[in-house]
Amino acid sequence: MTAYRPPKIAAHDITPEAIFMNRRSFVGAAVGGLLFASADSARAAALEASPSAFKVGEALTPEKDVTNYNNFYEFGLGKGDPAANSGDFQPTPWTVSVGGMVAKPKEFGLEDLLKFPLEERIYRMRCVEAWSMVIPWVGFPLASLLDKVEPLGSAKYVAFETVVRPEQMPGQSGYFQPLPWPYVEGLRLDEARHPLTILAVGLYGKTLLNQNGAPIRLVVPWKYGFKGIKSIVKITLTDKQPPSTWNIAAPNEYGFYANVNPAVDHPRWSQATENRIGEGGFFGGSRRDTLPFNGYADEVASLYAGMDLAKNF
Ligand SMILES: Nc1nc2c(c(=O)[nH]1)N[C@H]1C(S)=C(S)[C@@H](COP(=O)(O)O)O[C@H]1N2
Ligand SMILES: [Mo]
Repeated sequence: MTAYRPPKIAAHDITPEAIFMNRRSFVGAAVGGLLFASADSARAAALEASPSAFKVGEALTPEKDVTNYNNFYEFGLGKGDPAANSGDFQPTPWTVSVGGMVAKPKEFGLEDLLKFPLEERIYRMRCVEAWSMVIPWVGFPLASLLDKVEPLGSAKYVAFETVVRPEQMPGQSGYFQPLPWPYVEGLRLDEARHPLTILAVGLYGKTLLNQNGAPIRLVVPWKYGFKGIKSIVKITLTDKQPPSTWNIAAPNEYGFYANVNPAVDHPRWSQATENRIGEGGFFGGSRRDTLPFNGYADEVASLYAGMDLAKNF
């Protein structure tokens, strides 16, 4: 991955969480032809009542950073490229086919997916490049979707695929192709079923913008950001460990598990600390210690009991 390039953001650009929580209205307005059912009060009450791991008590990263400082190589390698180059991408209509080792394979239209009760989740996001954000997602547990297709007892993993559309994704059509397409990712079935794992359809109370993985992307907050595959069209239950794009590209640098771990450095940089985007400071961010499992150890460490985390990185 490319070297870290800090954005220029002043401290006054930070949106305090309190302001966001007060002014947020889950717009029922069409954005890119998409609709959220607008049930603000119900969603706010659910967040209030939800476990603390679902609502990190740290300042939110300003919306303009979350939507303008991105990794989405299908639209280019620079952090500003996805926002600049994704205007022609059509996130509707959309279908996600879910199959493989399941009793009831099904094609879900986006309309079907938006019928899952949507929840807000305020999660830390830690990129393997050593920058981080705090993002208020809107989505639903991946487990809810898996329940609908009834995974067979033989299924052990879940594989994901991003759409391939060179005509709408400039990063897929140039002479230089940085990655093999489609972008693919995978989780163990127990990781996929974990309550923290969600499919996101929005952030900051709004429909997901193209640069963030419209219309639907994965969010696994205790893993490095590259596991959060965007613009998903296919989900397959399998008994074999699925391929992962960055693991294929550089297996010594990016593991299948990719659990955030300050004790295991990337071969080319330290993972002990991270730059929180949008917090001002000399480099446009503030340096803080990276937490094991990105701060979600209480929730997920037991998934890896007995595993050598340095080997299974
Ligand atoms: N299809 C696809 N998904 C992807 C990527 C990508 O290049 N292509 N980049 C990943 C990386 S490295 C990160 S850090 C996150 C960034 O998500 P964000 O831009 O919404 O913050 O998306 C991940 N999902
Ligand atoms: Mo990343």
